[in-house]
Amino acid sequence: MINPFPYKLYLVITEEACLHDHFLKVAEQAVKGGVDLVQLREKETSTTAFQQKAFQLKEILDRYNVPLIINDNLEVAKKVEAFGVHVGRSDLPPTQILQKWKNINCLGYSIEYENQLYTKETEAADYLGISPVFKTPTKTDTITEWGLSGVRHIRSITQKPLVAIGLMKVENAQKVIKAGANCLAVVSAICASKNPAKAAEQLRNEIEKV
Ligand code: TZP
Ligand code: MG
Repeated sequence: MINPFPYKLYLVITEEACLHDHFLKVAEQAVKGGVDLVQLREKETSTTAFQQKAFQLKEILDRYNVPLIINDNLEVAKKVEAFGVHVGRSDLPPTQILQKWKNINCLGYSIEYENQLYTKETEAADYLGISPVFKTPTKTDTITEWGLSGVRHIRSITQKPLVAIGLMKVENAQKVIKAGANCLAVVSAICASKNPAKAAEQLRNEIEKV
């Protein structure tokens, strides 16, 4: 259990989203630019390949003291001694994750529709992902586009740290933080950038202005 939640800029990285450089280089540049939490999210790879990528990524992140979160796969997360896992409605529920990984540091849970907010699964999470704040081509199988009003709404009913995801960029960063998010999570704003360090730095600067 992580308390308080100190992270402000969260890179969600997938190898194929990294358009201009190897994903490990993108991650390192992003951290240099101001990313303070990283999630490895690989949907199409085998567990073996996922695990290998996770080990490689963790080795880099450890040098910068930046924690690694693993998307969906508890087995990989435990094997690489990650900081935690992030799950959604189709994954192993947070209460079961806690049973299987007693000393987990950080458990993230995506909130995709209103009723999820009032469940024991949400209660079990260390932070909630507001998923998505804005509709994004990076993930199309989404349910609710929360918008800024959704961020305000979720903020008004929970004290949990809120991570905003979905088309987060320099232009909307301040507004989303002002609406009540603690942290912004990004894929393409950094992974698709020709200069991931600069992209991260610009986002971080916007967040810090609030
Ligand atoms: N979950 C909700 S939206 C999303 C995920 C993983 C993708 C966000 O990608 P981008 O490119 O930052 O909009
Ligand atoms: Mg998932």
